[in-house]
Amino acid sequence: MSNIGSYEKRIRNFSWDTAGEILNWKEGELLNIGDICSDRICRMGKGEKPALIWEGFGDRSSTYTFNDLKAYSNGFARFLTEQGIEPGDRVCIFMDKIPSLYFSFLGILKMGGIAQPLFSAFGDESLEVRLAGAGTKAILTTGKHVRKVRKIRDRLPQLKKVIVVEGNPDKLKEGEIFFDVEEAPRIDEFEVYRSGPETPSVLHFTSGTTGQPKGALHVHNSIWGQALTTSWVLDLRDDDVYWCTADPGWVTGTSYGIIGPWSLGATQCVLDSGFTSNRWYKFIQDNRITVWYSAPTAIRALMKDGDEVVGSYDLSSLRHLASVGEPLNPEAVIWSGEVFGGLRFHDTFWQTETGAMMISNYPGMEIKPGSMGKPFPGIEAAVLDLATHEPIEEPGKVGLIAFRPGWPSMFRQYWKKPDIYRSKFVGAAEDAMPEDLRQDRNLWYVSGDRASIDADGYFWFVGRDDDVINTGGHLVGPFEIESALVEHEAIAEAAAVGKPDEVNMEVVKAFVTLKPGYEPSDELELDIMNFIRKRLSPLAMPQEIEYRDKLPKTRSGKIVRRYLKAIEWGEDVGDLSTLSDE
Ligand code: 6R9
Repeated sequence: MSNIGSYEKRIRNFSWDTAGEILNWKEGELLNIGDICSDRICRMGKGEKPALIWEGFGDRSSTYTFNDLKAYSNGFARFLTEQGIEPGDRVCIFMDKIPSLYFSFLGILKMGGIAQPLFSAFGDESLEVRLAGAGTKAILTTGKHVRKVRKIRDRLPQLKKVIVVEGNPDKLKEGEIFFDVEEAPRIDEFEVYRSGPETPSVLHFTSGTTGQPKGALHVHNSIWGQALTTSWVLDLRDDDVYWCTADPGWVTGTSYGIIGPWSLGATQCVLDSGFTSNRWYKFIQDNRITVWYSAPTAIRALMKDGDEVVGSYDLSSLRHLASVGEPLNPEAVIWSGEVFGGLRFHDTFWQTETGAMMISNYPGMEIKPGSMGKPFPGIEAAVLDLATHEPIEEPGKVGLIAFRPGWPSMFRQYWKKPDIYRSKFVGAAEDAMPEDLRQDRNLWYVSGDRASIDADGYFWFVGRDDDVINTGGHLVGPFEIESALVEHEAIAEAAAVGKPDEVNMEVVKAFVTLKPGYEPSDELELDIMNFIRKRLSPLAMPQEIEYRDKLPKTRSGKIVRRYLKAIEWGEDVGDLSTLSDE
């Protein structure tokens, strides 16, 4: 029997209080994610249970118990407090998936700070935009990545502390501090910050169509949603060994790679080394992994490498598979059933903003390959008519995915951008404040994705309603890429769109016009690609650059990405009457 049991029954009797029961949390108790995920598990007598089984490049590996998790997160909490970091301060975590990433995440929450994890492959410009945007006070990084911080530090007056947690202390520059938590004295007791449900916890930056990325702010109460979905969708139990392949630089890596599983006291594995099929299968085999949460791009890459590779490993420990981040194609669902002993990937749909799974396939419920499944109990979901924004009753008709506000893990604001937050809610009053919007059951939060609902209530993803590029499950904002492109000396104007890709679903393609005196060449193309890779990230790097004499524009001079994208996807380019003839 699965944790969820009957989906229909859960819907009928739903209350978020069930999350409190699962967490064994009593009214009036401290509500702090850092405490719930480590100290509380120890208080329950599970201190000696492995919390983190970690493997890195080469043969590096280590195992940490919940007692270790408690002590090392305390270590970070104490250290940050001593450094003058105060509750509410944003503390960035900028490192690979090393153990200190996990310890510091909980440590920041324990001292009342707001954890701001950023993907370690980000270049200095991606980093700068997000640190400046959040007014980040401290950054935790490693010898490997500190160079990028050095490049931008002068331009970030609010960034008071640069703390290096791994590497060679002799190589630090002036104004940088070294702190290796495993070498420092073990801190078994730390007085955890008395946070409440609405105390800010995590700030994740996410990309939109226009403007720079926005910080989606979450609160400690999010754990309600993360714990319950981890139990009912991922079906995690006490004896499971769980692997979430996501990097905590993205929301899946924190909601389901830290908070969800550890709130339930589960053992989880982390693999900090590049992707190869052999390495991944070996990791599952060696650690006897039972529950695996991954992404379509990875599944397609495994599929491409063939069934023979799968057959050379003992993967019999697996019992439940789930996926998130991009459309999971039916072939991948069917393939997984064939090669993993009848186990099919269960698609789940959610966003940085929703904080937890919203639409999913549940253990025991029939999977329709290609469908994202049904709304989580307690979540009211609909698709809204593209023009009227009224819920669509007709099965199969495409509209905007929308949710009634008020679920626990919902983002509470876009950092310092109340207008953009408001714009995500249909029916919001012009002067509505974020705290009114997030619990007004007369409104709809609109996700920015399109889908249809079939006669059985299953949701079918259609595509995004905007120009955001989803490459390998990672969102990249076209505006951010275009802004960086026009900083290149040769480029006059630029447009970035997603183009279809067999494995990554989409990759970035750039259309550019050159400044006088520059000629298109392979060399220039390579130079532009590297320019973006270094400044932004390998994800944002265009895989193709097309030189144009001019870019399509509206009469008011705005570049029309929609037109370029339609051409890439072989779609109807639509109404061109608003384009300029210039
Ligand atoms: C958790 C996460 C959110 C966007 C979302 C949508 C796409 C996520 C999906 C999916 C199709 C699924 N997306 N899950 N598309 N099927 N099962 O990925 O958060 O990085 O904010 O991305 O990803 O477009 O709006 P985030």
